[in-house]
Amino acid sequence: MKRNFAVLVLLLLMIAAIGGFAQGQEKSTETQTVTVNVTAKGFEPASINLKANIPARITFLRETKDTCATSVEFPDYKIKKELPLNEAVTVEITPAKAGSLTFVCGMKMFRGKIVVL
Ligand SMILES: [Cu+2]
Repeated sequence: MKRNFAVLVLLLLMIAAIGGFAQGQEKSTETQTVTVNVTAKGFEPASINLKANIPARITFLRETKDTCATSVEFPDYKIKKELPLNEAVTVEITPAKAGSLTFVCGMKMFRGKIVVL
């Protein structure tokens, strides 16, 4: 009787370990990526969709001198990055919950929206 119980506990521990391993692996490999161009019109696209709880890599590429968006800010994450001309700059965030977030240029004239699903 005591031995059966020990076997059962061991079995449950093994199942938990395998489950934990599979979950950990899935989390570390999944990433979502999106590219936003910075043009004379502002951020293009101005609205992007991301999934909650999955690390996101948002790459900004400023293609013109004719814009005031020489930097980008994510107020919700207190992130600010310079956007040198023709240089890809990646911002990494993991949206925690569904809803909407914004990013703005340094002077807050251009805005972009992130819809978290
Ligand atoms: Cu601006």
